[in-house]
Amino acid sequence: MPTERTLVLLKPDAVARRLAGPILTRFEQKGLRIAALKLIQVTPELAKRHYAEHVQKPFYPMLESFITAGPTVALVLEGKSAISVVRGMMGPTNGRDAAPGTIRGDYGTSRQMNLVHGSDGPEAAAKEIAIYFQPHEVVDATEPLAPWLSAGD
Ligand code: IDP
Repeated sequence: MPTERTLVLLKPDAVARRLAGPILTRFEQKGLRIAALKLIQVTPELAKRHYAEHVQKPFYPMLESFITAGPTVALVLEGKSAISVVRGMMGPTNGRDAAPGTIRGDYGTSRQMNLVHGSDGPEAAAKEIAIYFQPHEVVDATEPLAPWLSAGD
C-alpha cells in the first residue's frame, strides 16, 4: 500500500453551499493528512490546463463557467492509497448515480455540480498538484499517530 498524494478540489458549489467544512471533515475523519490547502479563484486558463482532456467536449463551456463561478478550495491529501480512497469517498461523477454515504451521493443530484474533484491516478495527481501548488506549498510531515490511522500494513 503506497503512501500517495492526490489533488482534491472542493468546487464552487461546495463552497457556496457551505459544505467545504463538512466535506473536508470527512477526509480528515478517514485519516487522510492535509499536505496543502488554499482558497483560490480558478481562472479560465487554469480550468483549461486542469481539464485539458475535456476542452474539446460539448460540455466544456458549461464546465468552465461552473468551475470559475466562485471560490474553490484546493488541497493535497496524503495517505495510504489516497487516490483510490478519495475517489471511493467521492462516488461516481453524476450525483444521481452516487450511492448514499458517498460525498456526491449525500449532497448532490447533478452531473456537473458534483462538489468535489479528486485525481484519477498517480500521473494525473502529479500533474494536477503541480498545476495548483508550488513545491514549497506542499508540506511534509511525519506524524506520530500515523500507525494508528492505518494499522496492519
Ligand atoms: P470526475 O470528476 O468524476 O473524474 P470527469 O469525467 O473527469 O469526472 O469530468 C470532469 C468534470 O466535468 C466532472 O466532475 C463534472 O463536473 C463535469 N462533467 C463531466 N461530464 C459532464 C457532462 O456530461 N455534463 C456536464 N458536466 C460534466
